Amino acid sequence: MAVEPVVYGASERPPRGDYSRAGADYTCPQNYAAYTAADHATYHKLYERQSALVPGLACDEFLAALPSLGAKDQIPRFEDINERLFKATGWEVVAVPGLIPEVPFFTLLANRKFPVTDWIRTPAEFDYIVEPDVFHDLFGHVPLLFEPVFADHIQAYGAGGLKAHRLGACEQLSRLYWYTIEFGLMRQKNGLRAYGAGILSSSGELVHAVKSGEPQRIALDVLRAMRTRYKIDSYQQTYFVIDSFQQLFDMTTPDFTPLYAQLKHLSELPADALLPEDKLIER
Ligand code: HBI
Ligand code: FE
Repeated sequence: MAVEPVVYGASERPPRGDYSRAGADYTCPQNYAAYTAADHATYHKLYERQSALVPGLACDEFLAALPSLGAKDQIPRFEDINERLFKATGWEVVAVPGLIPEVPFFTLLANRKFPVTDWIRTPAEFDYIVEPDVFHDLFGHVPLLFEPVFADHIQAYGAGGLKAHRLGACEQLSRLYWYTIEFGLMRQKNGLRAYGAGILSSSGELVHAVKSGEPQRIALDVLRAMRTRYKIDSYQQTYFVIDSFQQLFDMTTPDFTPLYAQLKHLSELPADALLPEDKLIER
């Protein structure tokens, strides 16, 4: 069944994947034979560069789980990762042709299936790609699915997303997603560390988010994050900080329906806003 792909954010460009391969749930088999030697080389180069950068910048849980991705010198087979992942937290990685609509996306997460785009960027896009490719999803998102509390948070996020869709609150929830799962920071015993996939999979933003004096860093407040607009094609001007995955899980377990009602009476905030009640976190 041909499915209508979603266009992510404001980009008018049609997504790149071949959606005719996808089923009704938007998943497809990982097209392993389609990978060229150049694709495997791109993955290997991205993995080498990023894995050399993460010590001292990525959170401890990410560093502990990264080896579970397996292959470094070629694009891993998703079923190999799933051997280990399913035993660890009951999650599995499923291939998708690229970005998929919100309801299928949330439905997969709610069923502990993480959608991973199965194509990889071209060498020309080595340093930056707008849409998530297999490196962003595998290196950025999958290691923390081996961490039980975070894995439960992602499933709860999926279930919450289906509710937000029914309430017309997906834009607000996607801001929380953006400022935590994609670009979140955590205060750990040795200092600030990244846990957001968009930071962990980016060579430039990983150092910027954790070390730069430019951005502001604010203790995570769910309502504040849901009010705050974000940019999809530049470094973040604001990062939100948690103290642990348990704290993130506890902050996002309650029903968000009252928050969505409150948000109707609160103005949206630009990405660089700073409010008097914001708790600034120093590097
Ligand atoms: N689709 N494959 C894929 N991966 C994502 O991260 C993704 C998506 N569709 C929608 C989406 N993310 C965001 O809009 C979420 O906030 C729902
Ligand atoms: Fe992502």
